[in-house]
Amino acid sequence: MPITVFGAPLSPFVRKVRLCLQEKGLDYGLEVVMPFTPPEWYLQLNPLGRIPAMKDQELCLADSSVICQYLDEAYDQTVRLYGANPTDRAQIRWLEKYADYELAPLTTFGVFRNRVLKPSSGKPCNEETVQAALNEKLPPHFDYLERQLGENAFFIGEQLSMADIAVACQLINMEHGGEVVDAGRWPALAAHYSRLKARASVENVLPGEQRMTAKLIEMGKRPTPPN
Ligand SMILES: N[C@@H](CCC(=O)N[C@@H](CS)C(=O)NCC(=O)O)C(=O)O
Repeated sequence: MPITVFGAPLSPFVRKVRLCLQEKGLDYGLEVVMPFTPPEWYLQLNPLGRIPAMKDQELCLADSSVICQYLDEAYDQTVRLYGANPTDRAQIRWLEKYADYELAPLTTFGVFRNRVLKPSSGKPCNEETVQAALNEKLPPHFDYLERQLGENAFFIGEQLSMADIAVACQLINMEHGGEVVDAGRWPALAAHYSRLKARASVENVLPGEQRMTAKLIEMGKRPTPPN
């Protein structure tokens, strides 16, 4: 039985798991579960109600990092995405955590949520929050990531890791929200993002996501019906 991922494609954390599976060449099915209003049965998989969750045979797991680390260890004959030694492994986990906990509040819950999700459900975009994220809060993070990359193609070691995937997943939500990394100011990070977007795994998920995002943006343009 193939692995099942539960969640919605526009979540960066669901995308992280899907890209991990695709880079590892593992077969999986996506069962759509929307966040914030998950069905009752989903709480059996993740009592917190957050997406993603994953089922592999009898095993149910929640949290994208926990899931990806499990996949890397359980399917160790496939390409490894958490490094080959303790130093690389620790640095990869650090950057993954950095993307999930420092970038996500700004790129996904700041830019994407305000520009795309809120208007689509009839709520106004808080452009002040978006501008503060773009102009004040994200630049120091981008400076840090630029330094971490240096001249390298990947954040850690000579090959793709979950650090690369996690950072790109956040930048994809930012781009869905209409913003990209300024290549003049952060050339290494912008080039890294372009490289990640050119991978088959990302090319496989992106068109569907772009269609969904365009639909949500259209929904957000509908006039709100009078009371
Ligand atoms: N650390 C978790 C974060 C998951 C998360 O926050 N997912 C969001 C969607 S992008 C969610 O389900 N939010 C609904 C909620 O917080 O109730 C992971 O990596 O899986």
